[in-house]
Amino acid sequence: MKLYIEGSRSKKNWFPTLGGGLLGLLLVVVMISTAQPIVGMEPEPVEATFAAPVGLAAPADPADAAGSVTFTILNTCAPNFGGANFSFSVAGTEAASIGGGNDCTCSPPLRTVTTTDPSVLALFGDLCVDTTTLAASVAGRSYVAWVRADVSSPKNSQSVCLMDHAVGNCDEPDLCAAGFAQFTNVSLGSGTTAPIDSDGDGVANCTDPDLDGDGVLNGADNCPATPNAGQNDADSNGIGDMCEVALAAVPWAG
Ligand SMILES: [Ca+2]
Ligand SMILES: [Ca+2]
Ligand SMILES: [Ca+2]
Ligand SMILES: [Ca+2]
Repeated sequence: MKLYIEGSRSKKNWFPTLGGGLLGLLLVVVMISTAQPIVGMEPEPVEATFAAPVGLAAPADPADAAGSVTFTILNTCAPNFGGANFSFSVAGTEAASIGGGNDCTCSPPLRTVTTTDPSVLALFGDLCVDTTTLAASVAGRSYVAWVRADVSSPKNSQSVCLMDHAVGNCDEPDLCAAGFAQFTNVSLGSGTTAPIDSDGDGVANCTDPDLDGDGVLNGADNCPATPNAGQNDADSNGIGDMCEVALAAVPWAG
């Protein structure tokens, strides 16, 4: 609309006479009347219908970008109640869905759905610093024990427990042992990704110069992920005793 008006002003300069002015005015009227149908689609309201930009910057380190997100649900007896469909969202955006199963057993298979849709993955931003809310809901009815989301990236894979009926950790594979309840057409729960901070000092692992908070910086620490301020290394092989103990505990390591 504004563009037409400005255009008409420039047109007026081309008609210095009264006749030219009237012709210019007629031209304006014609252009405005021509523009009328478009006025109904004014740019402002059209733009307002689009979702606001997420506002997340691309990860500083590509290894902190989400490569996939997998939703896992432990449920059963869905079709027996008329069918059920589980929907999962990332930052309020529909990301994936999966149907329920008719197992009616304590040991149904874990049902999973994975998405690598770039537009969904972008919603996670930089897993090193950003937080993103994920949610799950069920349409229909089913018994559900828990729902989990696993966000994968080379450096910052995160597991988010969206709902666990028995206040567990969304990892008990036996439905009866996990505890369950009946859910119908309802939000199951939500959770938020959070930068991993192993030592809880408020500095995410990806930028923490001392991952285990033992006072010895990562590059010099003979056990970078295990607090061992003393740096004891009995056999002087460069691996701290604390880490040697961990290795010895691995069966195939002897
Ligand atoms: Ca830390
Ligand atoms: Ca350290
Ligand atoms: Ca250490
Ligand atoms: Ca050693």
